[in-house]
Amino acid sequence: MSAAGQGPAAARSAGWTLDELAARLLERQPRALGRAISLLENGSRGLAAAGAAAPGARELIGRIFPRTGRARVVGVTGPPGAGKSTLVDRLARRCRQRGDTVAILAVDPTSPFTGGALLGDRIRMQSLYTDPGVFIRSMATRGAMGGLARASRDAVDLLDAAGFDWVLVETVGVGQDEVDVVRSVDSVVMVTVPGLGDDIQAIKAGILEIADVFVINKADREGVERTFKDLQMMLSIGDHGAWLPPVLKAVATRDEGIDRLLVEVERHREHLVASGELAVRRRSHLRLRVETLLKERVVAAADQVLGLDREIERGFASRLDPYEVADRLFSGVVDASREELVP
Ligand SMILES: Nc1nc2c(ncn2[C@@H]2O[C@H](COP(=O)(O)OP(=O)(O)O)[C@@H](O)[C@H]2O)c(=O)[nH]1
Ligand SMILES: [Mg+2]
Repeated sequence: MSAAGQGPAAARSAGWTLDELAARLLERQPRALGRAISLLENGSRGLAAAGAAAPGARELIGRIFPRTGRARVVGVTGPPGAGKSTLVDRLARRCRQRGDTVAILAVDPTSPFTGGALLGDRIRMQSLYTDPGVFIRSMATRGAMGGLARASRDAVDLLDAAGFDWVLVETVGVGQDEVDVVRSVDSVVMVTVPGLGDDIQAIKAGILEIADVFVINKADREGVERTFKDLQMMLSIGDHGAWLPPVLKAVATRDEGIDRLLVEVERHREHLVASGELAVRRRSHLRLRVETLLKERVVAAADQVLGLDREIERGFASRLDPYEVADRLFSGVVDASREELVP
């Protein structure tokens, strides 16, 4: 079956038309949400070639998009084992206690699991699992590069449209896909643990600019104060505009520091709204997504019109410089689109 054919088939396999699927997921029916996210995942498979979402996924996003924009989308990122899942679990419980609904999306490109929660997370979050106000889903790598980032962002839209008050996105902060996901949430919570010297270096290298709240989890361990001072020192040098990211301590397993985390996440949200930064961020998220789609499309079109492999082989054999090869491919796309050969 072609990649493009899988999308609508996934919706139909539940006996639902796309309309029915859309209606059900707007009612937050878990089975429909699961189906819809699978549709997005399948739609992303082999997309480097297609350069666009599969028809079913594309239509679904078109249908639900007008309802997006209301959820609080919070990314929780950090190294494996830092306690992200535990923190997310505790945070979700807090939100539930206030009567808010919560969707949890665990984005993990290293996971061999597909189309369901990671086993460990599923067990740990068991009591949350039976709560109809909570939806938990893991997304693992699927086919084409960039496919995971696209599917994840589309899934956030879907959960937002479905009316969840919170969408919590857990990611390991490495890899382009993951960074792209982190770069498209409203608030970024960076989780670290005491004594990770190298980790702090990694933070310095990139996450520092995009983290809005720092959490030193496992504060029951040695070296918390040192890590705390290191982080504050780093933050004091940087330029953060009107928002200085707070550094918190937590012991997620003992449920300590979670209230404060929620307070800071909400305070950040208020800051985003009051300063107009929320609109700025969302506009830049849109830009990031559009640019990514556009690049994929141009590459896919070039492949379709002239054949990417063939042109690269030709360039290599003739020792053409990269600009020449790209020029030729791009001209091919432009010419073809004039003749309306490019879809
Ligand atoms: N000592 C201690 N262990 C913790 C804490 N938070 C989480 N853990 C443990 O650390 C391990 C990894 O946690 P997990 O939430 O799966 O981390 P993730 O990989 O970042 O999602 C688990 O065994 C947790 O029980 C904490 O605050 N203190
Ligand atoms: Mg985890």
